[in-house]
Amino acid sequence: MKGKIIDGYEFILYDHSRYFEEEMLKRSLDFYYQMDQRRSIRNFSNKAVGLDIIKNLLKTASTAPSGAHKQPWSFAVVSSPSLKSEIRKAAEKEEYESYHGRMSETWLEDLKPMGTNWEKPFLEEAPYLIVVFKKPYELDGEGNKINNYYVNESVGLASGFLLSAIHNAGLCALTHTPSPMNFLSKILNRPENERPYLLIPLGYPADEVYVPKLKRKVLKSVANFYEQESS
Ligand code: IYR
Repeated sequence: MKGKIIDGYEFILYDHSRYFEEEMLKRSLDFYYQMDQRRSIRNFSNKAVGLDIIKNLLKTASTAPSGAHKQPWSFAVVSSPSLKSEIRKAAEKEEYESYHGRMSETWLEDLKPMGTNWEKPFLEEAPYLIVVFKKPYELDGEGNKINNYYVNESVGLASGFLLSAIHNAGLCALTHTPSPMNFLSKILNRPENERPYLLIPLGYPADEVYVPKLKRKVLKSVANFYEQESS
């Protein structure tokens, strides 16, 4: 690996994969088609998934860019039936309250096409729950706080990488955010510098799964192009 010292720090030569324009066009389109197939799934099969696959998914998530390369995330991988059931109970308790008064009428109306409710059987059915934690700071050996940067952005990126990796592997997931979700810190016994960020059940989809018929926004309503004026 070719490297050099810059301002006293080690740098390595970046190894870039180059493609011809035509191939880039094909690769970008193929990847779009692949990602466009991804859907949030709420009905899982109880078919087991190998832990080695999960480990690879987490390694991929952990390649995400992060503020000052602090990687301010941690992942709890839960396959224990008793913990999953404890998590389901606690999540449903919160969700029941949310669906019966904490969420606004407009919010509930917006959710109707998704077919969600306070009941969360997928928290027990999915072979794995991955809880993504964000770490606003690190703790050194003496309990001093060491700051992290752009924590929400970094953990959001890692979660996006994770969801893409799950889909790429041929598995399904749900981006679930029971609210509030501090019960996860307690049940999983996480240290005080870890805050639950997302709860991601994953596995194979159940035999026949129906998902809401959604339309994605067309490019022109999500992107604006600022090009050089023609002279
Ligand atoms: N957390 C609740 C409600 C919910 C909210 C949104 I915004 C969604 O896109 C889906 C669900 C639940 O999980 O049911």
